[in-house]
Amino acid sequence: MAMKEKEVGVEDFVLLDEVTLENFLENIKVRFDSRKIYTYIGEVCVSMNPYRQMNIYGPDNVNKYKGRELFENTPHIFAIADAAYRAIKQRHRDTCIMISGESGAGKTEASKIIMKYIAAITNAGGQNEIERVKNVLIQSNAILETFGNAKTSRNDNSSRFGKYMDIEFDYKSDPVGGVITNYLLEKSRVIQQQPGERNFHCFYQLLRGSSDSDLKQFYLNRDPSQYFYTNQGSKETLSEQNDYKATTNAFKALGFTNDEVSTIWKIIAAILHLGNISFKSEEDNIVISNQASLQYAAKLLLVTESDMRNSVTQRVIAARGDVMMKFHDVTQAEFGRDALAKAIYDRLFTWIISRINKSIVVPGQKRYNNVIGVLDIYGFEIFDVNSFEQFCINYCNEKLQQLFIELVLKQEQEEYNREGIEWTNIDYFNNQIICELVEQPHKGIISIMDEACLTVGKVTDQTLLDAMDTKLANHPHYTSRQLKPMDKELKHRENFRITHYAGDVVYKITGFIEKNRDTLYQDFKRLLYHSKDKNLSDMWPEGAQDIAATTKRPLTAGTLFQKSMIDLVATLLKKEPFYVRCIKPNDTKSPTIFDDERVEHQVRYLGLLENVRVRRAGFVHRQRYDKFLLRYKMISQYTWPNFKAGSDKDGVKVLVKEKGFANDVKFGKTKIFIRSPQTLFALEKARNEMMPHIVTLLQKQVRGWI
Ligand code: AD9
Ligand code: MG
Repeated sequence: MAMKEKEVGVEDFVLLDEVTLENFLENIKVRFDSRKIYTYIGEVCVSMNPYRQMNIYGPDNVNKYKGRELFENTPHIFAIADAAYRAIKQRHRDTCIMISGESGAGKTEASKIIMKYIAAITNAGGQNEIERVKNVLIQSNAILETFGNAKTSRNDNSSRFGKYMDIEFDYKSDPVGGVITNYLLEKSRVIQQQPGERNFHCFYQLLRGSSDSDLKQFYLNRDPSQYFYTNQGSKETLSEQNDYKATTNAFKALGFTNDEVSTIWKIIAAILHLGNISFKSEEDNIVISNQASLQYAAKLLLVTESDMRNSVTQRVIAARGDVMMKFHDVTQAEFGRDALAKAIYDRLFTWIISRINKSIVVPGQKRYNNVIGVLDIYGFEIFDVNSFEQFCINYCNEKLQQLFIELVLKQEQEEYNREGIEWTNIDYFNNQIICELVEQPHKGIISIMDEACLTVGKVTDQTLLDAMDTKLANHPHYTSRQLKPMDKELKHRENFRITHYAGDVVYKITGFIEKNRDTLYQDFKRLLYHSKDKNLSDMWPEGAQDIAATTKRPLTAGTLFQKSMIDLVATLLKKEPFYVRCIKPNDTKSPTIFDDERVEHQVRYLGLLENVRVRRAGFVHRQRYDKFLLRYKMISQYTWPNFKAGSDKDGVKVLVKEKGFANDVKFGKTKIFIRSPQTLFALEKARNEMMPHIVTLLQKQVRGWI
């Protein structure tokens, strides 16, 4: 075994003298102060954002953790990645690593560290094709972050989409492919940013990083303040010039053609121009005030200027077989323009991901044996103003917390009860009630929203809120301004509050209906389908539909999101889970400040203390008696070659007693429960030592020597 570093605090919260919130916080603080950012709770890795570069991810550390059990080295996220990898290699189990924590806590960084570790320990044979896959997996992050991340008030590089990535392994456990699934992109950011926040990184990368000649081709000026979609929020510059180069390299590594890359940047440029189109009404007509912006957008999207003009100023109405044109008023035109910008961006993002997925797969290699899924999804967030997007993001976090409770807290305790193991139940807050508040049929918020969106006639956000108030008045996790007029937090009539597992969030109902409906005039779909840019046209197949054809009402954004969450949970449930629980030490991105209150809050809502209690009272390993005996019977003279004096359970008892582990195990009805990993390790070691003798013995037997 490698020499361990000196321990600071305890490396596993399970080892605390007494499990109290105070001790927990003290331990995490001591470790943060001496730059130990990882601590375990059994096999769960608690990760503290260091807000500084840590020199702990190099090749030396890769070697140190490779193929090792968790308890052999100091805590590290590498050890979790290795455990997941060993699960597929040794036990052929699909696994997933769920990374959770609030915005800015370090989830995306953790997911990248895990991917790099897996890349570093695989492909010992140095096969070119596998090297390519590994490179694609890693480089894909640069592209995803360019188009899916943005500066928010919580995080300069905040993921504005959810990402689940399956890494696929062949029979030698080398990566041979992968599939990325993305969840709801916060597309409203394309057209609007809150003070101090920015649009998606790609806009600034294009403006600040591309060459003069490219900019000219895109009819752009370098200055983001010239464009409405990039001048509303923060003026801060991040590292756009380098990032633009990294994005360009990543496109190359993934085999994007020049044509494809050109389409992507042209679309980004066109969106900037779209944002600068404004309208005014003249007599009964609507006119575009800045023709140049419209012309540039049309040129970049390869559509005709007149088609572009028509689709932003009027729309086709098909009624009883008749097709008519109707001019927009200024508000409708502005709404249409913004909806177009958002929709083009959203489609582009989905298209980029499907394009990446195509390039990850090894040609001709369809079969894979196992997968490791890595889940990095937007963290729980509270802003000054919280809208439909925060509602979805926070609902998603509720679902993941629910999964954690199911798998770590609930099932564990249920099994102890079933097996008749003595056990005092540990209380924890089950957030199922909040999941139901959102997703219950007929009574949940998503259903109430859908009902409002389907209602014919005038429905406003306020009528939606009224409906919610009526149906949810008695729900303990819901309240609103109308229900509680004296509540100081609920300042406006448009406010409602959900008491999430991670804290109270006040939402503003304004925009919920429209964002849930997510309408885009058919005219735009036709416009884009008829683009001469083949890639762009491919993104809009539904534009081929006949003008008069009636379309089925598409599912709402809320329902689609709920469905995608249910699918995600089903996928995760099929796999052996590993957890990384990320915590941020403060809200100011400081590497030295430990904000007790903020950390305490996160420790509480992540349920970490309950996790320690269940774990501490619990067992790391359990196995059916027959299986246990089959595996270890050779290490005891009483059970080898067969135990004849009673049941399998009796045999296991005799073996455990002889080897001196009796104090570390409990005997359930059908299974043995082992408390500490050291015992398991000792059993395995003894078995490994016996194996050569057993093999020789068996050979002799076969040859009739004994
Ligand atoms: V969000 O929900 O997408 O808004 P994340 O993903 O949880 O959030 P992220 O991984 O982006 O947070 O981390 C935020 C910042 O913290 C990074 O940009 C780094 O500056 C910093 N960070 C996080 N983890 C590490 C680390 N292991 N080492 C160094 C880190 N810095
Ligand atoms: Mg992130």
